Amino acid sequence: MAALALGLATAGRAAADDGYRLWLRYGHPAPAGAVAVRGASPMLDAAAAELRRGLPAVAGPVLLASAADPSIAALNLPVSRLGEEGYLVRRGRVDGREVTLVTGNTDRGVLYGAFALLRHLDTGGSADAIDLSSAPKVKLRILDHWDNLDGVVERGYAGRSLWDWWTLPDFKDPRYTDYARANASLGINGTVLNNVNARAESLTAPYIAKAAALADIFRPYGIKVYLSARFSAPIELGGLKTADPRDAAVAAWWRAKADEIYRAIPDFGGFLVKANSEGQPGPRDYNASHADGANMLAAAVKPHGGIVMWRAFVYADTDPDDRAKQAYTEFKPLDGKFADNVIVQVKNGAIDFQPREPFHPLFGAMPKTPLVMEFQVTKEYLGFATHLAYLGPLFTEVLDAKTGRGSETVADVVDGTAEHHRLTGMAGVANIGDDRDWTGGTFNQANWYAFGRLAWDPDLHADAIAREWARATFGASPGVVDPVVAMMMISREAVVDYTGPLGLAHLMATGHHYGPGPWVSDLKRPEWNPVYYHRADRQGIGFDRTRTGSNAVAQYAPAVAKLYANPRTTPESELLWFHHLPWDYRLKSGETLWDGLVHRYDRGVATVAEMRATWQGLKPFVDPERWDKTATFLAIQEREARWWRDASLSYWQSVNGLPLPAGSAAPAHDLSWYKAQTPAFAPGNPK
Ligand code: GCW
Repeated sequence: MAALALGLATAGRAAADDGYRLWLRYGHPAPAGAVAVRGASPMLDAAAAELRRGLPAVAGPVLLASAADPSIAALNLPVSRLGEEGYLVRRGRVDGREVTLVTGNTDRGVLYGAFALLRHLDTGGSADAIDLSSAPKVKLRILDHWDNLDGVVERGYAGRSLWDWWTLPDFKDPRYTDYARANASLGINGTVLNNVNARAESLTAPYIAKAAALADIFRPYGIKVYLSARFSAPIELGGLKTADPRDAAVAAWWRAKADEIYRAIPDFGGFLVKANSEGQPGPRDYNASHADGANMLAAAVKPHGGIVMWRAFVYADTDPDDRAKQAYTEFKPLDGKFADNVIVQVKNGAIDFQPREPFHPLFGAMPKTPLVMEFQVTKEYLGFATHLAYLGPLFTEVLDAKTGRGSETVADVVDGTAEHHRLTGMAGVANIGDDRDWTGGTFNQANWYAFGRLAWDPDLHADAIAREWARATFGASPGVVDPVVAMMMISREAVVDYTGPLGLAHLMATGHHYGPGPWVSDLKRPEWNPVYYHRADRQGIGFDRTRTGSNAVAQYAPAVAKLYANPRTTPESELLWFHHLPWDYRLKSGETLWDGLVHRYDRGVATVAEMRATWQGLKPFVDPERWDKTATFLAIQEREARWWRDASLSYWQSVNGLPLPAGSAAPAHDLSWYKAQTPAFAPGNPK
């Protein structure tokens, strides 16, 4: 009787789940003998081990084998299109035996094929008609960890660093292997271990040994290790007087350092560099160019096959020009000047990972230079780990944007279709920490997942990825999957609505990037103040980036520049990014700009309430642990969406003196109350 009651209880509510398994929530291990492997290598072993963990019995016997194996070669399969990383998974007869064959031109292809097979079966694919084949469109699919050596992650999202630098290289936490499995399941093939705000110590012998231990763990999963390099390391570690990239001793120091790293990590990927940005040292300190700096480092890693990812995220307080223009101004003239193992890493938008930004004008403007797309998977400006915001639509909106050069899209630039560069890449600033569920909340896992899937194929659709993830994460019942996908697909726009609708951006409070502060005007660098970005006054609001203003629109190709030059042809979602408009400007709906703005704030709050209600309805289907945490987080999000809305509206009203449209509730407090909210240690406060 007790057993029966227990059984019913379990059936009534999904079994306990702490989120640790991510989307790899296999039901049962494969039956004994179900998985056979031809050949031996750590990567094939990893592939077989994964299938043994979770292959459903319906899949029948599976054979993992390289396409070069004589029995496989004899089948004349279409493997040439798979390249070095693609896979083919197919039912067929091999040596007289009916099997599900997982193959590729390399062991890595086989590894990705094993994960593809699991994904196929786990997300409702039929076991009878298995015929899967895919090759990644982007070559470097990389996570950037903004993790400091003291265990703190830049601005504190998703817990503390996953890397326990102190106990490395001796203690190899099993989590490191699970991290590698999760990444390999998506095809992520590189990881930058340390923060771009780098410390020179990460390049010392003890830290190289620690990085080498991680590289050893990740290697069977096809993941290369990279390090962020501090440009002034030759001074700090080498005792040199300069870090000038044109100085022979500096170049020699970096060559010796690269040699040392490659002795410990033979397949080391290379360096990521943030130079002359937000206080970081760089070649501009010596009147050398970013290309001089990048090429000097590139020469050091070149003999070993390494690369340099050089970030274009630069802006200076000494430059009075619109911050949105500065990266283009600095980098566009350098097109064609970078060594062939340098790749320039460009954030998706021209300012800084805002909930919405138009695509960065450098995409399409540097045809001679391979550009890595840098997305932020962690939600620095979208409520960190607490708020639910599925970033698939943000990523695809940027990738699908037309650059204005014929029918070219940003994705075409990133995946190399446009210029056929040898190197192509997509980088995601990781949201992974030491939380049990890795990302500080179940839905944040979806952003890691979506980044990985899009890095493999930038043409995938955000809703299809959401569906795949939801099935793998919560199970196959349409009663769960459909509502979860619906919530996810409206979630990012909700954050845009309650934090900065109609193209507003960078409105957060001082010291943290979590709550509202559109009134802030007292920071020493002009472009750190929200008032710099919204420019609201009694007459109107928005940043004029047309010819009458900063003319940032001219950085886009003419076809796009023309659209953005005119408020009528600018998408309303980006309106105030490009235009300063009167409060009574008429939106396409016929309402005034002010009324439309207020309605969007209202809509943002209402959408969060709707997401909450949907989640309430899912209680019977989701395990208590994951359900409760998400329910609580949604309650926090609704409260904070109101905070954003009310604080913002009371400030805008203090500027324009306009009444709220009928039906919109007055803010709960007056402006001074919102200004007084300075939560200590709010996420995003580095101090
Ligand atoms: O968005 C800003 C962040 C900084 C970050 C910087 C960057 C790593 O607030 O914390 O520093 O971008 O991307 O370099």
